[in-house]
Amino acid sequence: MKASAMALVLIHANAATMTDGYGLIADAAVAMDAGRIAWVGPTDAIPAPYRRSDAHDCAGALLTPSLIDCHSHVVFAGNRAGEFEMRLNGASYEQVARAGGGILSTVRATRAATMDDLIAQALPRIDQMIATGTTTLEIKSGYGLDLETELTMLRAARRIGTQRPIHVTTTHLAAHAIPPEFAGRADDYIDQIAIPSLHAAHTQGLIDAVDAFCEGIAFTPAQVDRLFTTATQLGLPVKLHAEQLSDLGGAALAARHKALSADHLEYLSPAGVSAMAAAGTVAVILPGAFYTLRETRMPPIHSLRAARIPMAVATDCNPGSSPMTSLPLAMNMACTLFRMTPLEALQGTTLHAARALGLSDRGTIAPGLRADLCLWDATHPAELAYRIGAPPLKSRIAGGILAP
Ligand code: DI6
Ligand code: FE
Repeated sequence: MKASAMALVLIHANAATMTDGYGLIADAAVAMDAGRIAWVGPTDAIPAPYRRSDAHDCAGALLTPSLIDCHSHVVFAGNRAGEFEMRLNGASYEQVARAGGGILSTVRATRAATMDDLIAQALPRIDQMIATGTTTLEIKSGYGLDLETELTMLRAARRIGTQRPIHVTTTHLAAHAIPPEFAGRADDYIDQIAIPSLHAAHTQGLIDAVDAFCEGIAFTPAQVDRLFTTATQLGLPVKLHAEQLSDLGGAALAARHKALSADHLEYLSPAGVSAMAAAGTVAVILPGAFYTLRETRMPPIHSLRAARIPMAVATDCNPGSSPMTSLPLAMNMACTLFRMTPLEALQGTTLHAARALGLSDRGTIAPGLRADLCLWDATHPAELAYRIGAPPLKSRIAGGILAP
C-alpha cells in the first residue's frame, strides 16, 4: 500500500459507513487517494502509509457517504409562487390553469429562456443542494416538450456538472406532459417529439437514462411502452413516474423493461410490488410531492419493505409539486409522513439512491468507492432524518477533495 502526495486522511470521525445497516465505526479513520476511498477502519488501526501529520481531525463529527438525489427537475425557468398564492386565496385549479398556470407555464418560461438563463436560474438551487450534502444529482428534461428546448435543458444540466463540485446524471423526460400544440394528440407527440428527441439526445451524448410520466393526465402505458422500446434499442436504462395519482400499472410496465426505478408509487398495487421485486427495480419515494399536493394515499411502504425492494428517497425538486432542494428534509418527510425508519431514509439517499441511478461506485464508505463524504455537526445518523431541516454540514469531500 503506497499513499500519494494527494492522499487525504480523516481521523477521529464517528462514521456511518452504510455497509451493514448504519455500519457504525466509532473513532473512525478514512484514507482517500486519487478520488477513491483507500482504507476505512478505527483510527488506532490506520495503516502506516496513511499515518500522516496533516490528517484532518474530525473531532468526533458524524461522517456519512455524501447524499445522492436520484430524482430532480431542478433545471427550469421561472417559478410558480404566483399560482401557489392564487390557490391559497381560493382560486380553483381551472382558474389557475386559465390564468396560464400549471406545468405549461413552466414550459412557456423554459422555452423562452436561453441555456445560460437556465443555468443561472438553476445554480442557486444547486448550491442549496450542495450545502445540504448532495454530491450526485440526477436532472431531468421535460419542460421543453419540443426538440430544441429538450436538448437545451439537457445541455444546461450537463454544464452544471462542470461548474459545481457535483456529479450530474441526466435523464430524458420529453414524455412529461403534452404541449398545447399537441393537445389531444399524445400519440403524435410520442412519434414526432419524444422519440426523435430521444434519438438526438442520445446521439449527442446528452443522456444517461429515459423517464416518462405514466398517468391519466400524461401518457398511457402503451405510449410509454413504445418510448421504452426505443430506449432499450439504444441501450439506455429506463425509469418511470408511476402510480403517482392513479394506478395504471406503470410500475409493472417499468419492471418489464427492467427499469432502474419506479418513482412516486402512492397508488402502487400488490401486482406492481411483485413485478418490481422480481425485476430488481428500486422504489423511489418522493414525499415532497405528496406533501405539496396534500395527497392522502401513501406509498405502500410496508409491502415494499416486506418484498425487500430497495427504497430510495429524493427531492423531486420542481417548481410545481415539490419546490424543495434539501435531501435531509426529504428524509424527515419520508419518516414522518410515510413511517420509513431513519435508517431506511439514509439508505434511501445513499446506497439505494446509487442503485436507482445504476451507479455501483458510490453510496457507502468502502474501499474502492468514490471518495464522496459528508461531515455533519451531529452525533448519530438518525439525527439527519430527525431534524426538520438538516443538522449543519461541517464539510464535504467530493472526489477526494475537502471543501469547506
Ligand atoms: N410529477 C410531478 O409531481 C411533477 N412532474 C411529474 O411528473 C410535477 C411537475 C410540475 O408541476 O412542474
Ligand atoms: Fe418528478
